[in-house]
Amino acid sequence: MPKAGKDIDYSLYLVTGRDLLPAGKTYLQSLEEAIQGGVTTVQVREKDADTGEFLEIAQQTIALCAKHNIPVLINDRVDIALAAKAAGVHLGQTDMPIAVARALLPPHSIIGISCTTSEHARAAIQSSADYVGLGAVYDTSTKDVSAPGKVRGVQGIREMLGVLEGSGVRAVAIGGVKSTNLLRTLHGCSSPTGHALDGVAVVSDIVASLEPRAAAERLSSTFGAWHAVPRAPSSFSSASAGYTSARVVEAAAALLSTLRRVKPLVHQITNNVVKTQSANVTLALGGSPIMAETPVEQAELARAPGGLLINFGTIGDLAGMLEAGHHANLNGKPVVFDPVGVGATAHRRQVSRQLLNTWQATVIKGNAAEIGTLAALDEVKAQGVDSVGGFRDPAAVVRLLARQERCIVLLSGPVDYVSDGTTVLKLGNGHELLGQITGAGCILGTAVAAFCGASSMASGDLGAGTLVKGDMLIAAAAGTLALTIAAELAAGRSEVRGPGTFLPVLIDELAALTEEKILSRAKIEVEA
Ligand code: 3NM
Ligand code: MG
Repeated sequence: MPKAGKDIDYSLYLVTGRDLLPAGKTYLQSLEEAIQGGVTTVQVREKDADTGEFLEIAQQTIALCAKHNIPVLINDRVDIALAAKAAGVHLGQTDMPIAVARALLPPHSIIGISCTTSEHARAAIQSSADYVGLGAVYDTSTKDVSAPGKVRGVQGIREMLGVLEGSGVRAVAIGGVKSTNLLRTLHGCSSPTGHALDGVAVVSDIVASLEPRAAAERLSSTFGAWHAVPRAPSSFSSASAGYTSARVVEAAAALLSTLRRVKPLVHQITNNVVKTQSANVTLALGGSPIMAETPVEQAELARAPGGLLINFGTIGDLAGMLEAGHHANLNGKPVVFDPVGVGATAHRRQVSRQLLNTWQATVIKGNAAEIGTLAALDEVKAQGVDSVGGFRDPAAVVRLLARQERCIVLLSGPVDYVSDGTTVLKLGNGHELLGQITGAGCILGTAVAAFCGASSMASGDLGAGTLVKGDMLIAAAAGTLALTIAAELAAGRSEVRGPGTFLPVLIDELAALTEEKILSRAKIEVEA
């Protein structure tokens, strides 16, 4: 018998969809193969069947699932659940109230409910739901999610999951979840403290497949691998190692030599103002630049090891940005996101949300205005693309956004702050001439992408369940130190008489940078 109550395994929750079966697959064949592939719970969802047909399907499903000890839940229909002796029901917001269903169903029945908002999640706790279905994560053609606000993105799921934390109510995410976005979905949906989904609910990625067993295996093994990796509020760093300023500087300096040895491909989708200088900075550091924006070439490019920079200073190629980040995630490549001027227009805010809901950024880099906008802080009002002032407590802000977006955050300014959500590094190098050339922030993003790419390439094979390999806190710090120390050295050269002569000499100094220069000049403080 399936286990009762909250003990069921939600990890790979199959929702049926007979209308999606490919030609040549029967419902029960497909279901059995999916179970063999690792499905742990089944929900029978029949939106068009008459009662008699629904009951028959439910009974056949339960008979098959009982052989494999898999619990079966019924969508919407408490009467069908009762008649077929299902393990429970899955209700929508406009279906029978949970308390009424609970009174009708046998004790220990499982009751789940679909939630689209944090209010729904709070109500689900109040009404003692056993679990919730949080969705839609992504757009999907399996169900009509076209109403505004229906697609919540990983950011919306994360918000609801935060509400559920500590309640004991279990959670699965639904809507467009596939093996190709599962790792990114699990990572991105986790709450700022690392509270994670209990599972994912899937229709088409399994049901529409000619090989449902293989499809379920892909999902199941990815879920298992992700869960096996220790999770903490800190992401993409080795926080457990314990950072000291000496260790960070040594590791950052060593990464410069690594970069020159492994020569990462630094793929950049960046704005028109800075393309040439970004490519030159990449070369000077020892990387190999490519500025490819067309959507169709992203899958192929993402297979070459290195790093990806997405800088949306001029958003002319959104489709390419979406594709590039998605494929970088699939291939374990670090993604550096530079949301240039994100506070300046509603369009930029909407696009940054869309990008961050599509792929997982490894590092988000911005000035005070940009970071403030992403962290939804009123403290800094964005005005155009120039940074305006700073924060009262910059360390708290970078830590907050790093936890929120579950990545490394780099806040550039007179002092640069880098955080993984736990540790904050304060980097004090730089020169005011950097503020007098255009695109200094953009080439900082380039430098960080180069070091992130180098770090991931030098860190061996990507483990299953891991989005990115390497210590990206160190890589972000290394990119920052390289650029700011080269700027100090360039500014001190006699031929530099202003911003015009500064830029080419800065590129010279990046090319001439050594581990020793980083070790001797780095100004860094660590706040654990
Ligand atoms: N409920 P697929 S989305 C049944 O948002 C269902 O509540 C959703 O199908 C919700 O895995 C959805 O093929 C369809 O995208 C999920
Ligand atoms: Mg319903």
